[in-house]
Amino acid sequence: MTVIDDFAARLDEAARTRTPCAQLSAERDISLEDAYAVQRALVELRLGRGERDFGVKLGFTSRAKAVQMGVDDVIVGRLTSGMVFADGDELDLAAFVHPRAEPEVAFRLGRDIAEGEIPGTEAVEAVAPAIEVIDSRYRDFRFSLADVVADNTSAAAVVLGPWRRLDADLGNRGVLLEVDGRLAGAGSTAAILGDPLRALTAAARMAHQHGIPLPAGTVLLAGAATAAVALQAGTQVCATVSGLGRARFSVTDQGGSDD
Ligand code: OOG
Ligand code: MG
Repeated sequence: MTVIDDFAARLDEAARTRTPCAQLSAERDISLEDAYAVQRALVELRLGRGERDFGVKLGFTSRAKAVQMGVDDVIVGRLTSGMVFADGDELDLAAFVHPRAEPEVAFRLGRDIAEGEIPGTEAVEAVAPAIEVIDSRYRDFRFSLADVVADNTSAAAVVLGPWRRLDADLGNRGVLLEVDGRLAGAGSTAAILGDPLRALTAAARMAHQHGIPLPAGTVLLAGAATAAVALQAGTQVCATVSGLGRARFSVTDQGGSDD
């Protein structure tokens, strides 16, 4: 087994057993390129178990997130079908290590993006408010840039609100994250690379750089506009993007975890 496959297997095991692992960077220096190779191998394990590619996500596109995690380069990760939940679904705390929620804007591509192409907004078929659930597989939710890239950018689940056509400016929309109706975070879509549509060009550039295909139907998460909040059993989480509507889910604890 190569080091890449070994690291991917460890992260996969950590996710499957909900047991956090040590940072890979504590064991050996890994380049960003190797970290993306681990991410690819990790996603292949999911696809090998019958999941399908669903989309891509960007990380650290806002200052709020970069400051929260102490990491400030934009990164790209993959979303697979097993991570996707519908609006209003229940998420079981016991399925994760130490999950956190963050409000996002999701885009759906209406056509394939060719390699090397930098798409414009006409490539976007629809837009939706979304909540991303991130769940680092590392102990204490701490990592280096290479660690978090290898861990598929902490991707764990995504709840999508209603889709609508992209027919208005998204550059400065209020973003709210509420838990049980109480404000847990507030920001603006302007925090996402200045305008969340820039996520489209950034994602195209990074996806091509790291060999991630962008076929029609791909869902892209542009990155959180606020810091993420830890999930608590028995609560309702709601994200609202002004003019786009909201996405929500409730948190259960069927596994009786004491996390
Ligand atoms: C990494 C994922 C960051 C975002 O929206 O900025 C991210 C993490 O914070 O664990 O998804
Ligand atoms: Mg995110």
